[in-house]
Amino acid sequence: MVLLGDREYFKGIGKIPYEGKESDNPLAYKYYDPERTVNGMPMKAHFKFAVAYWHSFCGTGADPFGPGTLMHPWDVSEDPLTAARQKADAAFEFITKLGFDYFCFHDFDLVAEAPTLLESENRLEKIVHYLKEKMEASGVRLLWGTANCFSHPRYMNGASTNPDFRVLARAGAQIKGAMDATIALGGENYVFWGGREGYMSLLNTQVGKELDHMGRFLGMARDYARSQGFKGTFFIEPKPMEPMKHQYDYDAATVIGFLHQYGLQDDFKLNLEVNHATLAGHSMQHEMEIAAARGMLGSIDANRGDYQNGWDTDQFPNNLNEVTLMMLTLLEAGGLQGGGINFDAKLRRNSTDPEDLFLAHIGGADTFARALLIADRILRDSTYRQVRRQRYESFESGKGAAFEQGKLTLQDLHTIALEQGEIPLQSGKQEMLENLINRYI
Ligand code: XUL
Ligand code: CO
Repeated sequence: MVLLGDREYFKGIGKIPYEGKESDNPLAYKYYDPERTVNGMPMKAHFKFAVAYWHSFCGTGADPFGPGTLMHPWDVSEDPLTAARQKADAAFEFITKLGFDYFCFHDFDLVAEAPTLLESENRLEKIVHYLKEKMEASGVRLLWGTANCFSHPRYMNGASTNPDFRVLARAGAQIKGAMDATIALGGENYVFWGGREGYMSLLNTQVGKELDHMGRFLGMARDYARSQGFKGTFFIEPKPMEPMKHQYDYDAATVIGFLHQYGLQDDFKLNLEVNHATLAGHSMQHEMEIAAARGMLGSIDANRGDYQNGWDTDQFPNNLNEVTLMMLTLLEAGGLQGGGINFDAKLRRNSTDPEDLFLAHIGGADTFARALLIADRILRDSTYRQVRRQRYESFESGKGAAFEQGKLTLQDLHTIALEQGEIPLQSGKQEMLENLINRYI
């Protein structure tokens, strides 16, 4: 069902149909067929595609060199709650026309922050009530909520890692409100992105103290949400830098170590983002493999960087090779743990037609769908799995198995090495596997 408010914001565009790869209709899916079964599950359940409220309904295209280019017709009222309701009308019209099941938000994407904490909480409560009605009427669900503890000037030195306790307390109050909103809307997960949790200079920073504060703070946030009945998963979203010179949630491996150090590993998993991975000097598949290896592959923020510069450009995904490798890891890991694919991506500043927002999401969804079908065929029909398994065959029985079971000592390894003599070389078959992937694409 397409849900319209009092007025239609995306006129002339109806519900986006699946028409198959022969279709030349730009406003149709070519590969994303929500009900099609892949590896025993409908596509829509593999992905749980979500629209990011901030980029799609709040972003104006403004950059350091010029103002916004997108004049949103839902962002005209002087009254913050009227503006927030009209934005919600536009958002739910868009999401239902697109046929996605989910959205994600920051607290102050929903309604503008007020001059005082109390007034902000009041505004949030009112808009959450309105959103709840829209969600019930449309069937659209909340993949995750989060708090924006990075935009307001008070957070310029960090939120939970701020050297001023008063700011830390203020961040705690704000996150409590964002969690209350997420719980009220039946949010399936809650995200922490530490946009300013890091440093600009080591000259004024006590790193150990800040990390301890962040660990304690996250534990408090978890305990609060659990006490309010929240059953979902908490996600940390790694990013190495930008806005800070260095952010503590650098990458998947760093965050996994941090979670274990502060006893958070049973409640928290990772929300990985493609452009954050590349900023950290990794591929997204690397980040996903690291997370999956530790049972922490929670959710994905889908986008891509521009490989000719190092910025976080948050472009919509369209790189089939990159996403195919991601889908290989996703399928091998048995899917995402609680999360979905959130298009944390924005239109280019000069993409100013209302239909551009549809085209961008359609392209992103089709890239993921096509990549999933390719990865599924690779795993099902090719020798990919077998080649990977065979490399480790020597651990399946005998002394290798005994090693894995912790039954050998270093002296045992010495004895074995003396007995076995020189070892024949085993090819890694890298080029063979690279060719195999391309053949299936
Ligand atoms: C910033 C980013 C955020 C988080 C949510 O790079 O990815 O939008 O996803 O705060
Ligand atoms: Co993100």
